[in-house]
Amino acid sequence: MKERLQELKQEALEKIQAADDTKALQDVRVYYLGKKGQITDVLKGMGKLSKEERPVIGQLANEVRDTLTEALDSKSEQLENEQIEKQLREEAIDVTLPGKPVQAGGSHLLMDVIRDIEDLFTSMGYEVAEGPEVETDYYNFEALNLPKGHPARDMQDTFYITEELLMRTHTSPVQARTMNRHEGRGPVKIICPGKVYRRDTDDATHSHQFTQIEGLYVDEKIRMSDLKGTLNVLAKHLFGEDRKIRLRPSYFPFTEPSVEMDISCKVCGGEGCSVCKGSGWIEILGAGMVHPNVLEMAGFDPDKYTGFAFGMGPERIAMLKYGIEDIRHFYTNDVRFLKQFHRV
Ligand code: 2NL
Repeated sequence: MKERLQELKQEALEKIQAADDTKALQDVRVYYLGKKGQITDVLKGMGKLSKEERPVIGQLANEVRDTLTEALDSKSEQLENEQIEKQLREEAIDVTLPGKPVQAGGSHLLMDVIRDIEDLFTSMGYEVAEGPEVETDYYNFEALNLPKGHPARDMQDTFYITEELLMRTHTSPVQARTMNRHEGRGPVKIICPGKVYRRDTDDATHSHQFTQIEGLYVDEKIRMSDLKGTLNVLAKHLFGEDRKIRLRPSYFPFTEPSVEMDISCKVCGGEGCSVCKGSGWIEILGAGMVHPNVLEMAGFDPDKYTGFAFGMGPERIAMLKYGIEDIRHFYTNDVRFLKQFHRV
């Protein structure tokens, strides 16, 4: 039995060494050390041994079992380590490889133009004011000297939601709301950018949704010359120091007097060309002195306070500045268009 145990030990140790995966190793463990394994098999013959031999064989069997268990455990650990090493080698990532390029976005040209105008006016002490795009009939029309039935209301041009609610057709209601909050005390010095809506058929120069920036300055002793000076600064900031402005009489229900501002045409220098339609001048915006009715409805004393207001379309400014010929380019978001105006 002694020899048999020694033999099994030798045989098992060789098989352990030869095992090249955990499955094979487990098979060896079961074959020699399992309940129905080779060692147990040998020990079944213990009954035939003499009293003296029994403990000797018992001890040897235990030694063999311990040796094999130790060999199995250490081989198992070795195989596991090899497996981890292999996995690490196979799954290694070369962090120095160049990455996949990321498509970076940028601000929209319209937003750049709006921010530029906002920055100019905040540098002159104006605050940026915003308000709801769904407006009441009162703030969109009534408070701006456009009572019900006024011809300039243009029912056909307005998206009505209910009889009293509509999509704002200009950003003027933001100015009316802001004036109200001042409770009759000046100054009110604000610039109001935002989306506006008109019931229009979209084409190269019309859109049912577009943007507007309006400005308002109400205080004691605000005069037409303040308006003219401010618009001159704006025109030169937007189109260049060499540009001249002119004011033509016009009409808006919410200003009196009302004017339209033109800038001298840079393309032809006043000679006349297709951009200025032969006149040498290009229309940029509308403006005027705030109508006394508008001041009064907003809670300001028109004998004490005066003010000027102006409104412009950022799309039109951008189109003139960059030679864009179709307003729809601003909204269809073709990256080939948008990318041309990225300041990367
Ligand atoms: C244009 C003309 C204009 C105003 C907007 C205004 C607002 C208040 C009171 C008086 Cl609360 N006026 N806004 C005044 C004149 C012209 O816009 O052609 N915009 C594109």
